Amino acid sequence: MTLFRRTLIAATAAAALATPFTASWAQDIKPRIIRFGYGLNEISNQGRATKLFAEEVEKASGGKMKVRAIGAAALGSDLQMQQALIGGAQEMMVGSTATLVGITKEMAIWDTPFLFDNAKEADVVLDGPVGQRVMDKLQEKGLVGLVYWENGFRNLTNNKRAVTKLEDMDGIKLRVMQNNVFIDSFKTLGANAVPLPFSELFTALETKTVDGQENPYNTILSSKFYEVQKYLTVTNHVYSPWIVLVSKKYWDGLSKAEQKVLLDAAKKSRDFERQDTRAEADKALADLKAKGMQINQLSPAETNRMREKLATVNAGIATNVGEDLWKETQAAVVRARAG
Ligand code: TK8
Repeated sequence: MTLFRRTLIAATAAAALATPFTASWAQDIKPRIIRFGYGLNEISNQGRATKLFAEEVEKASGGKMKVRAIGAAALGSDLQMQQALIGGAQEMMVGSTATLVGITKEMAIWDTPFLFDNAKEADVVLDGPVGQRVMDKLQEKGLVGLVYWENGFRNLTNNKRAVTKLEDMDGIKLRVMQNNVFIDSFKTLGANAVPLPFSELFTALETKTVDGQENPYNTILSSKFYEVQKYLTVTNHVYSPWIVLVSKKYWDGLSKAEQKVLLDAAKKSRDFERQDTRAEADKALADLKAKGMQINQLSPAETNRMREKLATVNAGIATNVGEDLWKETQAAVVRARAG
């Protein structure tokens, strides 16, 4: 063998190892268009992470799989998109776990008020066995969960009055997600809880159909709620995850290689999204203040009163999700807190 030939063979072998697309891998990936719906604006943490997901899918599939990202609930509210995924009319979406409880009751575990003290605990529990167990429950209902993203700790805004103590919640007409735990929680605190899809929220605030709402800082900013809301109270009453979903009908028709492309890209988008969300949240209060909102901190004593009142909804959650899951989650939180 000539030196030239030997060098050529070595170079070809090295190139084959370096490229992710071996012949069989490439054949396993077909041209595909994936409609990926979400509820927030394109310029939001949700929009940015969806864009990154789309880029990663395109890269890893050698340009064959294309994600068509459609934001601002243009494909429908969370509930409508979930049904489209189950029926196979839409391929993917991201939305709140809280809007899934009508399909998979176990999702209500994440609605437990004050379940997590910080984002690190949330990451450990959501990415661990409990998070996976709850996610796997979706499969029998026609959905495949890939990863949890951070929606974030929720805070209260309204137009009626500065809420600095429990009694200030009295009679506030508060939009909540379409979810029984949220309805019960805010009724327990004295508010008049009105369940509405997120896609109708801005208009409901603008037309004063409701007085207030609760969402993480990032959403209050990206959805411009500061334009129609005066008061913000830092309550951090619950941590909300988002979940990236695939239609099971669609998923089952994909090759293993295609499924891997989606799962790997979803994990990358999760890591990006959490960092991006946290960085934005860190400076969001100052931004919202600059936009004219009046910010109130609850005193530790008032936070405790709220926490104690809300503890009464826990028994109902435990019954609904099952005592086993409830206990397993509590134990996972204790471990996350210690570690
Ligand atoms: C976006 C919603 C939103 C949620 C809500 O579709 O409804 O308040 O926090 O993020 O899922």
